[in-house]
Amino acid sequence: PPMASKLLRAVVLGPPGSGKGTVCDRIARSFGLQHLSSGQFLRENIGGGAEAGALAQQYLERGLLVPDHVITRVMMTELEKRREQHWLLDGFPRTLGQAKALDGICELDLVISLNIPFETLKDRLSARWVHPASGRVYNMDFNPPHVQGVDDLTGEPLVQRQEDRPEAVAARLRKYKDAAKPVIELYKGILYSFSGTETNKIWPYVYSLLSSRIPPIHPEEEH
Ligand code: G5P
Ligand code: MG
Repeated sequence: PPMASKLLRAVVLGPPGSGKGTVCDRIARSFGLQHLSSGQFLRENIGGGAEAGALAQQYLERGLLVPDHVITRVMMTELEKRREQHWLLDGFPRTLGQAKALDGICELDLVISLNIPFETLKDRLSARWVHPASGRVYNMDFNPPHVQGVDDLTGEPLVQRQEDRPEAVAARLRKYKDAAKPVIELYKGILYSFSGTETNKIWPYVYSLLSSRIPPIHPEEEH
């Protein structure tokens, strides 16, 4: 295992809806890692109305991958700001080009791959609703809001992301598979795969893997 002073560099790979965000949140809370989500950074850019954001929005809405040079620049900028922190990447790298760019700036310790059946992914994504202003995400089956259709904290309406609509979902899943194959191949020496239909069942295994690399700051939480 790495020395206590070594900074952990970890990546969570998985198709849309596989639970990357959910698992990364739990890891971040339990181990004090920075959770860096490429999708979240892109959505923040869009909210800011920057020119790059307007371009990115066209891809996100259609469920298409943003061009490598765009997302790579966003992520390199964010990683640069966090040189002294442990971090965990959610949604990046997604293509071989992105993985090579990342390899150019750091050495990864650990790659977690979430293998979730296609039918499960489709069901999850179409049940997802978000509160646009805060980014809070609900799932009508897994973590529903207290009141149907409205955000718990603000009472404002929830919306479905364009890319979670059925037409977009199938396209995203296809694209993901094609792009991810060479990335998974590249990382095979440090890759840990977890399969299943429920995040709660996968989580204890992810937790124990992380515990072997970095001391928890919070003991395992009940989920
Ligand atoms: P994102 O934001 O990275 P995706 O499409 O990869 O988006 P997404 O949709 O955010 O992935 P996730 O993070 O893998 O999914 O999963 P999640 O949000 O935790 O869980 C999905 C849903 O299922 C949630 O509602 C959750 O509550 C629920 N859930 C979790 N576990 C369970 C369970 O056990 N049971 C049940 N019933 N439900 C569960 O990227 C967005 C877009 O940005 C661009 C692309 O356009 C992408 O489409 N982008 C990039 N483009 C190029 N390169 C990159 N590197 C890019 N990164 C982002
Ligand atoms: Mg996500």
